[in-house]
Amino acid sequence: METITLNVSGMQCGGCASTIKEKLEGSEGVTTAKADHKEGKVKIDFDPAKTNVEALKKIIADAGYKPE
Ligand SMILES: [Cu+2]
Repeated sequence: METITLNVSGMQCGGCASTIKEKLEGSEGVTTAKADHKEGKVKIDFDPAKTNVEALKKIIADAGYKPE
């Protein structure tokens, strides 16, 4: 299991954070995701055998936010 913290811009409220959390946790290989719209950070626990950082960033981007 690996953990990364991504800087994500575009989250305006707790609803945005919830959207990102749900999309990530609904994807293959993600155990837990915590999004904080005030800090603009998303912390993700994932299985590197099943997913990778690029795939996680794409999920966030597809949800309408900007991972850095
Ligand atoms: Cu929002």
